[in-house]
Amino acid sequence: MTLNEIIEARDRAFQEAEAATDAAALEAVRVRYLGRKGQLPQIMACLRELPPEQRGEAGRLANEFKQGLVERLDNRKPQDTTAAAASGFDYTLPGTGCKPGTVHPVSRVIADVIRIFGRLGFTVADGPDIETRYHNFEALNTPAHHPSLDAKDTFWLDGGGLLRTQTSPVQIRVMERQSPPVRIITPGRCYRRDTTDATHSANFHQVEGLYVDRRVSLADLKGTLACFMREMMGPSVAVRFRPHFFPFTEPSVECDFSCHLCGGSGCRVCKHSGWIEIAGAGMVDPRVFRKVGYDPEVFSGYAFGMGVERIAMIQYGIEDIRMLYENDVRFLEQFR
Ligand code: 2NM
Repeated sequence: MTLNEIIEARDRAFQEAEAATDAAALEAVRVRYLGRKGQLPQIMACLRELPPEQRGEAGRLANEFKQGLVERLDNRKPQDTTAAAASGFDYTLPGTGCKPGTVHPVSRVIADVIRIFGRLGFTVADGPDIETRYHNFEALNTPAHHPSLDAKDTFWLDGGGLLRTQTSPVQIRVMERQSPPVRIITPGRCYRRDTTDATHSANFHQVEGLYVDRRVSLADLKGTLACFMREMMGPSVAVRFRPHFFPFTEPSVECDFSCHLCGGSGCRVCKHSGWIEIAGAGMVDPRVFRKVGYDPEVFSGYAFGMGVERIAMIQYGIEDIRMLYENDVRFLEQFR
C-alpha cells in the first residue's frame, strides 16, 4: 500500500459518489468503501505496516478520504421537501399506538340479556322512540288521569306525540300485527322527565320481555326470571317475588335477587336488606289483550321490565349513573 494507491482509491470513491444516480447506488458506494469489509478499513489496517516516515501522511490522507466520502454521500442523499420536513416534524418517530375501544357497559348488559333470553327462545323486537299516547299509555291500560301522563313526568311533543317512557309500546305494536305465540324482548331507550341524580337520568335504557301463548302461568314467569337472574348474576343467587301494582299486569310482582356482595347478611348496595330489586313483572292484564285483539279467554301471558343502567351499576359497582353517559375514557377503558 503506497500513498499513491490511497490517493487513487480516494479519487475513485469521490467520483463514484458523484456519479451515483439513486439511493441504491449511493448505498453501494458506501458499502464498497466505508463498510466493515470495505476499502477504508483495509487501508486503516495497512497503515501500521508503512515505514514510520510515511505513516503520518498516509493517516492524514486516509482520514481526509473518509471524511470527504461521508460528506459527499450525505450531500447526495435525496432531499425531503415535504411539508412535514419543513415543519420540523420527525416522521421517523414510532407511532404512539392506538388502543382498541371497549364495549360500553350499557351495550354489554343489553348484549348479555339478549344472549340469555335468546337461549330461552326470545327474539328481539324494536320500535320508534317517538310514540303515540295510545301505544305508550292507553293500550297499556294506563288511564288518562294517571300521574305518569303528566307533563312533569313525560316529554310531550308538539302534535300530541311523546318520547316513550318504557319499551312496552313496542310490545303492543308486535301484538297488533302478530298472533300468539309471542316471545320477545325489547331493549331500547326510554325517556322520563326525571331530575338527574346518582340513580336517575332523563334518558335511560330498558329491556322488557313478553311471552303470550295458551296456558302461560305465573309459574312460567317465576321460572324464567329465576333462570335469567342465575345466568346474569351467578348460579348461587336466590330470587324472590313481592306483590306489586302495574296498570298493565294483574297480578303484578317485583323481583329481587339475593345480594351477591354480602351474601344476604346486609350491605350498602342492598341497603342492609340482603335483597336487590331488579325487575317488575306480572301477568298481562286482560284489558291489554283486548286492546290488541287477543282473546283473554284463550291466551295468557307474562311481561317483565328492567332498567339496563341499574343492572350495569349493580354488576360493576358503579355508584353514579352519570358515569355511564360522560364517556370519560378513564372510566370506559376499565370494561375490557
Ligand atoms: C314492566 C313491568 C310489568 C310490561 C307489560 C307489557 C305489555 F305490553 F305486555 F303489556 N310490556 N311490559 C311490563 C309489565 C313492564 O316494567 C317494569
